[in-house]
Amino acid sequence: MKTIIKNGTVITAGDSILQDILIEGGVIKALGKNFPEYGCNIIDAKGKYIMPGGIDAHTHLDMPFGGTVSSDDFFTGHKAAAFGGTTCHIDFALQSKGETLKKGVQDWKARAKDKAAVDYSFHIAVTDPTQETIDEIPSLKDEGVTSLKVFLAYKGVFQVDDTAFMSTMNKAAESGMLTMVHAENGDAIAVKTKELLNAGKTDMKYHSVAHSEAIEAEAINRAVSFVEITGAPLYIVHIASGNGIEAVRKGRRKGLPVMGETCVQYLFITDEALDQEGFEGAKYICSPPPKKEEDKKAIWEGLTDNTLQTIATDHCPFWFDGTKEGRTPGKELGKASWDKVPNGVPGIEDRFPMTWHGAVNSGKITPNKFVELISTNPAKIFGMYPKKGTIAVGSDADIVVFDPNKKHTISAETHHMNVDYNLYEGTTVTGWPEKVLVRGKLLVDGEKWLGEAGFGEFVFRNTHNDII
Ligand code: DUC
Ligand code: ZN
Ligand code: ZN
Repeated sequence: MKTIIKNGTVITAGDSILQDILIEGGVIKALGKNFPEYGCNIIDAKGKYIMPGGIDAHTHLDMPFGGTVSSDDFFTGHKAAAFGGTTCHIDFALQSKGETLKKGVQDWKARAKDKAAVDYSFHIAVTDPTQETIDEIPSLKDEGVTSLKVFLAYKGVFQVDDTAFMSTMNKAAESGMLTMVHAENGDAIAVKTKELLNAGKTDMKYHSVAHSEAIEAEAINRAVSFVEITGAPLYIVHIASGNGIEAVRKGRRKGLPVMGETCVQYLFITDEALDQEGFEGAKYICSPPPKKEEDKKAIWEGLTDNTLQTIATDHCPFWFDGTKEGRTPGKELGKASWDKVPNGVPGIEDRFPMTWHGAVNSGKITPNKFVELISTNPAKIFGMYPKKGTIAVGSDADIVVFDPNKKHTISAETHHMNVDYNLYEGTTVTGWPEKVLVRGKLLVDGEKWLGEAGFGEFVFRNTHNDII
């Protein structure tokens, strides 16, 4: 069956053109005008913007973490993603201690396979960096996995030392793979945590003190130096600190192959959200936590001057009240103290419309730059372009028909994420994904869900070579 999307303005990272799209066999067959319509599904997109589906390069669905498991699985998370205009994401498979990286990837593929409703891929998190693990890195390309993550935080759980960080970077670079890093200094966090708890400081706001700007910026500066030392490319995830962004900027100005991601929550939320009466602040506990107004300003600058290349979510939702029937334990695990709150926030459904609202409607970035940050750059950096991340002949027909005038008030009452709160509760955005297609199949039509578990496909990724 062929589909024609007509009369809309097609917005890519490069252009905005009033043209029609012919879709056949799940891919874009032609772009132009006056396609014969006989026997085709017609979507009339007059007055609408047609954009490539969002790609969220950083999510944690169904992830065991913080003594529980994130509350969205690969079906609920995918349904929510689609309603929010995201048609593909890259999640993190975790290596278990004593196991191979390949086993981690295969375990996560099994978690996703029958539930997936949109397309997905995996990075692998290296948590047990023995020599065998390092030697195994190049073979992951056979699994379609071309990016690895190391954590400089979560001491005693995921954290790796500088030797392992450098060995991973070197080995990955040898075979055209990309290392990603969670850059916060885990030793400093451990020392600060002990000090705070010894002083009886258990309120939610102390999470921000234990994960301070300096602790994040130190690790980012170190990471950028490691790029200089090794020459290996590096992608720094979820950057929230102004001094961290400055380090990336300086590195890029020297020509180093370092890239930076921020997340939607850091564009709108500051540490004040953690400093609220009672337990409310737990909703915003994630690592790194949102920082000060000046850091938020620095992030916006980093997006506009190309210091940062992508906006992801780090979507890792936990129930605010996980004691209710049918729920997994959630934020309430940390009622007695901030250090027991599972780290993570929801966002996979909100990223596309919130960023449009905050960035494009305010005039901070153009619609084309929006597409670049939300879809095209993640596809390029992670070896999925031009199959994903653009609207071009031969690309997958992953498409958002976006109504730039539709107003929508974000709320946990109406969102599709499997979590009982929304970071942006009550925010009315202008501009909303009206129809969402993945490989030509209409998954979302207004408020109607037409998707199904098992439709989503694993994306076997190429190695990247672009340093954006
Ligand atoms: N940070 C979070 O807040 N949650 C998941 C993992 C991470 O690094
Ligand atoms: Zn992280
Ligand atoms: Zn993460």
